[in-house]
Amino acid sequence: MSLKKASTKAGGMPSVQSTLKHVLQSHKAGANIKNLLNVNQQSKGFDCPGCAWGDSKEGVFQFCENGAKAIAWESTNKQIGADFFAQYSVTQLMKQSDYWLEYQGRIEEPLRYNPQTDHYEAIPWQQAYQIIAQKLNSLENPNQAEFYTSGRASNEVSYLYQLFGRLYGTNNFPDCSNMCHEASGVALNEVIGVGKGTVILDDFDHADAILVFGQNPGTNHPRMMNTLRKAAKRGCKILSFNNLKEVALKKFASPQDPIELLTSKATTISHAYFTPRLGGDMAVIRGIVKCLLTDFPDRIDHQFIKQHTANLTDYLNAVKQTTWSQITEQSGLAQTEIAQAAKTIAEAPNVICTWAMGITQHKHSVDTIKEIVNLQLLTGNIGKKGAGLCPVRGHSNVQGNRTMGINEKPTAEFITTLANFYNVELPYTAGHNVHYALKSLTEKNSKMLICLGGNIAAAAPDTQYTYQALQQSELSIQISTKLNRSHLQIGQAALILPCLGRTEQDKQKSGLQHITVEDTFSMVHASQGNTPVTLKDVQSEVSIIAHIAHATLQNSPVDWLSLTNNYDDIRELIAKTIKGFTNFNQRLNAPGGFHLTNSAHQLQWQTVNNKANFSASQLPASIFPNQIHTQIDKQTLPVLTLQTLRSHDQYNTTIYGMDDRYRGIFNKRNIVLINQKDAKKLKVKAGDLVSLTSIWSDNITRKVDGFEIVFYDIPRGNAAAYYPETNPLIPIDSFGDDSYTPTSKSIAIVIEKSVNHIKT
Ligand SMILES: Nc1nc2c(c(=O)[nH]1)N[C@H]1C(S)=C(S)[C@@H](COP(=O)(O)OP(=O)(O)OC[C@H]3O[C@@H](n4cnc5c(=O)[nH]c(N)nc54)[C@H](O)[C@@H]3O)O[C@H]1N2
Ligand SMILES: Nc1nc2c(c(=O)[nH]1)N[C@H]1C(S)=C(S)[C@@H](COP(=O)(O)OP(=O)(O)OC[C@H]3O[C@@H](n4cnc5c(=O)[nH]c(N)nc54)[C@H](O)[C@@H]3O)O[C@H]1N2
Ligand SMILES: [Mo]
Repeated sequence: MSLKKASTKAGGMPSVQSTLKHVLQSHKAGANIKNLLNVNQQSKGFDCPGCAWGDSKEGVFQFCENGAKAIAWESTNKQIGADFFAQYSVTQLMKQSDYWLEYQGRIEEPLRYNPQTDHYEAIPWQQAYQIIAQKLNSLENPNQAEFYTSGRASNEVSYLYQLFGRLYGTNNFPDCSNMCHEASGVALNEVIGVGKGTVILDDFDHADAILVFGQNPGTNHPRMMNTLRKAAKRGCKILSFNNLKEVALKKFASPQDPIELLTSKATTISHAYFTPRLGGDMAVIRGIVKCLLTDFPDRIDHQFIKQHTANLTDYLNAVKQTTWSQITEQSGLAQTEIAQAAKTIAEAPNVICTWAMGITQHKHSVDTIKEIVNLQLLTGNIGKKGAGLCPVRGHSNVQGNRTMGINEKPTAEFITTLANFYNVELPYTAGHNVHYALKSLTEKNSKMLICLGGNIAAAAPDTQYTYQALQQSELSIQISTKLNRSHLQIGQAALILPCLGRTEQDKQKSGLQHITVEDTFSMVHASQGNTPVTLKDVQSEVSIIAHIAHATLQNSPVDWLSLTNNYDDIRELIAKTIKGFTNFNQRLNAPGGFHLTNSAHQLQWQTVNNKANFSASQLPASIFPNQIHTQIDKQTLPVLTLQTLRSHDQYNTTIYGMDDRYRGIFNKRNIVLINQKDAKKLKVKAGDLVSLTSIWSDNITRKVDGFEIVFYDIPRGNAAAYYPETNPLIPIDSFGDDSYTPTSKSIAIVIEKSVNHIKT
């Protein structure tokens, strides 16, 4: 039996052991240890590719398991090229697991798919560039090309990529953010006039209460744990709102603290822990506001509201109309629990709200985030030290991508600045996000897909639909470090262009280059890889994009190839065309880089009415699936709501291992967490194998089979399973209002005992 006891604390010695295991396993122990020592060290080191959390400027080396895994995974000495692909056809590779595919190692040379043999074969770079240029120039309309980006891409390559796409003639920039924090950007832009968080790392040292909504930092943002631990130790009240009892949010032992490391001591993180139903957070916050208004009227910041906000009356009416029975039913929390949270907030002069995917991947995510803003506006908790809004970004430069213009809906101002500077005409009409890119490929309106990193095949919802969409493309180009599912979804033609990773030295004509990234706190800093490159024939991402642009665009206002000689020159262009980057190169010399000013933090509201706006949305009519029961094969089955989430041993679609240590799940990923009482009703036991079928309004069967039942402390009616194995269950048309983000945290499903699967 592989189910061991779940941990009661996170971090500590097991974390160090796991870090070491990963560092040693990649067979490049020396280089990895050197890399770990350099990570996030401002001038000489590179930015950790693990997540977008910011770095303390105390110079304390913050190693974390997440970073170690990412670094070790990238710097493996296993390499694959034409020989490997001669051995395996694409059809054979499709039968392998995601773990196996990436485990084969780094891709070492450019490859082209041969449809006659079903194998990838080596191709010279120049020929690959010519194929891409010819195809792009043969399309009837530039909007037939899709330019996907994953959030690890640097500012420099993102800037070149969007400039190239727009000079070519399209705003089709689907990106991973569409499946991630899109709702945060949409909501915040609308109500406070800036689509980013308003806090900096230092604010966490001054907060009196921190509300953590729908995120699992122990696994996904381990450096945030050090921040939370520090805050908890000085008496800041941390309130966790999570559908599951996540160990790290309860107790965390810092791997950096010798006492906590070597003894059984750990810091209690959460002052109070609430487990709302999936999608119940908007109701929770509405309840908190209701309590504040009645029980703590003095905590309402009338001065702030008067000076900075609009639409209070409508909002107060909406709150009044929301009944406690609606609130308790949707949230799954008792009124007393909500009152307890309200009391803590009322007693805290400075409050920060953080959130991640548990908030952003629902149908009503935009409204939920606006409700978080409502709470912060009502209590005057924006634009002062120790208070504010903090969407915790995922990929290490996903925020920077947007700043650089990876955005399918650019503002007119953004396009006009570019068009004027380069003295060209550029498209203003909105392009495709991930949802529309997949639809457009399906309908054969789009014919070409370029992916700057990532793994769209596995990351996108409705796997079967997504595969079919990708198979419609006439040419697919994947710029990648490692083999993944997206390389295997081929229409007529496909290219793999292998690139350098962030840990590696990027040598160009003028010498060693650095790139820049922006963290979740809008801090921009440099990152320089330091491992010598041992791969046979790879290029930097900047060089790949510049060469594609050079081959494609005639009479371009940009001398693409010369920009690859010295990335300072790219930064000069960014400085002249992107707001906030004046003297970009010079400002990078400051320790820790520089902060992009945030208008909302400065209490300036770049909204239509120049105010911060309360939003008077109603709670969703229901957060429950449309039906409570459904009929399948003449049986009546209860419908559950499923969330799809990350295990401890994965980075998005990259599976490092089969364990989920903090949740006590070992050596397996095809599992489903449910409440024991629901299991009884479903007549299943722990360890039984089941199928999960989603309920949606079309007649398509979306089903995964052979998933093992695991009992868990989870609200009744809710279930959880890992992404990407359960992506086949998310209907392509089940997405967030205004955000188009797949509803990865609320999928209506039924669970039945497996018929054909036997336990291995
Ligand atoms: N090691 C590692 N680090 C990562 C990543 C990774 O895959 N691995 N991915 C990176 C990326 S791109 C991102 S976006 C972030 C993701 O970071 P997270 O958002 O922490 O990722 P998830 O695993 O999706 O976890 C969602 C959390 O929200 C809770 N939750 C789900 N639904 C609800 C809800 O309706 N209400 C509440 N209150 N809670 C809910 C879940 O129980 C879970 O704890 O991490 C980044 N860092
Ligand atoms: N069901 C469900 N689906 C989800 C989510 C969920 O919670 N549930 N989360 C969503 C979220 S938050 C996100 S951000 C997306 C992630 O979507 P993506 O960003 O598209 O996916 P990743 O798995 O991060 O991409 C991994 C691949 O990136 C490539 N890669 C790694 N490093 C580099 C590099 O330095 N350069 C280049 N060019 N390539 C590199 C490797 O080839 C690797 O296979 O998935 C989304 N999908
Ligand atoms: Mo993400």
